[in-house]
Amino acid sequence: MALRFISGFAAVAFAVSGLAVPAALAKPVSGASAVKMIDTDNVGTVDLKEVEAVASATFDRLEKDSDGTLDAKELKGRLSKAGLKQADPDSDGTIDKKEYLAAVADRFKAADPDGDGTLDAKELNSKAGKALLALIK
Ligand SMILES: [Ca+2]
Ligand SMILES: [Ca+2]
Ligand SMILES: [Ca+2]
Repeated sequence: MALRFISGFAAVAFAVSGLAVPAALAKPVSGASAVKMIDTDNVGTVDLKEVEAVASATFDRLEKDSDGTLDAKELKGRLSKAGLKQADPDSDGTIDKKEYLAAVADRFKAADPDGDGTLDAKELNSKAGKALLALIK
């Protein structure tokens, strides 16, 4: 009886921890795993070209209605209201690919305080690095 109770309790505990897994996955990627994902030439850092390749794929994936631009709905929170305004110099309320890549390049620059043109895991873990990752994920 006691054993059955304990195994029942374990099953509940497992189910609860199982529920916690998706939340953990939803957390922003760490700098190190982001480097692994983006760093196609495997040098341990990411350069703007690699980031732009990922960003370009993200843009195409998000651009559901094929009108050539991302609106707030398609961006799904990747840009805040203020961020969208900043990334939208022609103020048409949407982000075309050129505007999107310019915003990505801006964030890349902000995340690269040592200005060596590459981002390492530590730089990607910074606030600016995370802002970049949030935009291209
Ligand atoms: Ca669109
Ligand atoms: Ca625009
Ligand atoms: Ca750097």
